[in-house]
Amino acid sequence: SHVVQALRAANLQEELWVAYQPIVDVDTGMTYAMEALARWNNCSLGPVSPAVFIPSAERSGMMSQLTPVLLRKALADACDWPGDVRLSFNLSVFDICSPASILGVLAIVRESGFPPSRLDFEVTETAVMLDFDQARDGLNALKALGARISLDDFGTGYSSLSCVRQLPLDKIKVDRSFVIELENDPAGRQVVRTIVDLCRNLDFDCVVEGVETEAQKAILREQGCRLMQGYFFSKPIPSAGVADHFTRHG
Ligand code: G
Ligand code: G
Ligand code: NA
Repeated sequence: SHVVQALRAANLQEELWVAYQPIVDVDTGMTYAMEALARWNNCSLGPVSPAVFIPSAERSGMMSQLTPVLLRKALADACDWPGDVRLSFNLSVFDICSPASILGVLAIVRESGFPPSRLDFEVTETAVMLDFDQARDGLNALKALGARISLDDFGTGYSSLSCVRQLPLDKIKVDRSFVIELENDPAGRQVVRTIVDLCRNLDFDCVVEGVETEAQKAILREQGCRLMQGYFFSKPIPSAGVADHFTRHG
């Protein structure tokens, strides 16, 4: 496709950049983490959505070129953040299932000087299930580095609880489709509460993504959620705006 062609021809170092969306601890109002979200401004196509170029890069075997560029940029930015704010970085199935890619990730983290203890790697349920054994090995290597692992888009894929329990997970991110059900549907609330209880019982942290309104935030707080992300708190912001975010929100 033309997207893949443009990716192949692109100067990725110059054209890729990273936006950051806060994950907020609603009890304190403080920023718990910033999630790195890839952005691509191509010289001929203009801005291309990550919902388009990430799948294209995955299909064409180019994640091994994108991920190192994005991870280096995100780690360099995060070195300037307050010491209690974590960096959350998305990895695709190709990143976690290839031993060479995992070694590359480990090397980039070590070279950056950013403490691995402040790093979260997000992987989707779907990615992990594509090649469970390789994914588990990759995640174990990241865990051994000292990073934490989040299971993203939870509830939308096909992972069974027995699979979830075999992975070295620290956190679950509840897909935003569950938030949409909250306001007028008692059953939707019950589903969220059940996931929150599951996380507590398995000793996972829990982030609910896609929170857009005060009402959703209040209902989620009642259901026991403490970590939230979504447009209600902040849209993804460019690196240049992050310092300003911290002066306002910690
Ligand atoms: O930023 P936006 O919400 O439009 O992102 C669209 C999708 O692209 C999301 O599902 C997100 O997980 C994915 N994505 C964004 N940045 C990255 C990245 O750096 N690496 C990978 N693998 N996926 C990303
Ligand atoms: O699946 P993942 O967490 O990687 O998806 C991140 C995507 O979700 C980004 O494209 C981001 O812009 C989008 N997003 C973040 N917060 C919200 C929200 O509150 N509402 C909606 N509709 N999309 C959101
Ligand atoms: Na994510």
